[in-house]
Amino acid sequence: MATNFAIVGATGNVGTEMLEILSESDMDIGEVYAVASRNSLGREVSFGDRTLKCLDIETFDFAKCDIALMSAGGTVSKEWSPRIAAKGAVVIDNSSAWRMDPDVPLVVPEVNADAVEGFAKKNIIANPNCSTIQMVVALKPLHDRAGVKRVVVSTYQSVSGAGKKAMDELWLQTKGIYVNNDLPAINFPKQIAFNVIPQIDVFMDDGYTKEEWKMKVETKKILGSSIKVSATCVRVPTFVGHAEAINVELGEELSADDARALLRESPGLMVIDNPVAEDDEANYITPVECVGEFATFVSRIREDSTQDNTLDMWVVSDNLRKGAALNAVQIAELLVHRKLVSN
Ligand code: 11C
Repeated sequence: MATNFAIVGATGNVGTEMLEILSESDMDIGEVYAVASRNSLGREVSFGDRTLKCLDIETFDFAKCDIALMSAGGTVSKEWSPRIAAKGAVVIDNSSAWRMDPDVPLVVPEVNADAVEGFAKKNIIANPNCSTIQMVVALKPLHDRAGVKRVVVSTYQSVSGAGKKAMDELWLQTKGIYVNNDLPAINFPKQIAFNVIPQIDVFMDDGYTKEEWKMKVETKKILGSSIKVSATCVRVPTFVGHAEAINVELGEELSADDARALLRESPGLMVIDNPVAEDDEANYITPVECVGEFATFVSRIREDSTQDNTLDMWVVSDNLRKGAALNAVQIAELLVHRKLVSN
């Protein structure tokens, strides 16, 4: 039987990607409702070759849908996810509002698909933070083979993670610098054009930022609480695609060659790692090359010569796709294929 969807936050960076990816899904899709705040009323969004008019979240009857894909931010989600769930729809939420709730599964289908079964207590499933998703997809096969003990990660995160206005800020600030029209930082704590900023989200009491804390606690919830994570999250002046330099200490020896072969065979991953490539061959991947792609890419796999059983790698993914919209649609596919939603 066909599944009916609501996309809540349909006009945002992630909402539009959700619509595009959903339109390409092989699920039997019935109705698709684009839902947004009253400010977006009357706006239109594309779903495949159809155009959908945005409906008002305040008046839309969520009983009409089986699954609500939410990307409307934490405040809206806190208020609306329980209300939508109470109408019978399963909410797949992209915000951080529910991730650490013990009654809400935090799911990356390639990593912990079975966790999805625990959604019924609240009818809500959480999508992890984009920087967590791509990291755990790459860590999972290493963890299963050799046991991940500790991860030290530095991120290089694009401005699209902070929303459309942040993308405009990078664009306008960059142009402004060429014509001596310096524009102030609004969406970022410092100038982002021609700069890098070692702060994403607010600072916590221990000196880490909230983004860094999320990478730690979400990884533990998804892969196991014994894994230690220390993150430094950095905003860089790229538009789409997050990159991560990951140093991973394993419980057992695993050579770089074996890790490369293992990751090559693992779901959701594409290994591009050929340091001696000729000019026309790909030797490693960069963020602009992953835009619009579904995979998480791994490059620069090498043994850390300073410590036993430790590997370094470079992991890149489209933060709006695998880091958000694609992961949410994959969770919906899990629910449908396992017949966990009914209509
Ligand atoms: C960023 N990772 O790049 C953030 C955006 O908890 O879902 C996503 C924040 C979140 O700014």
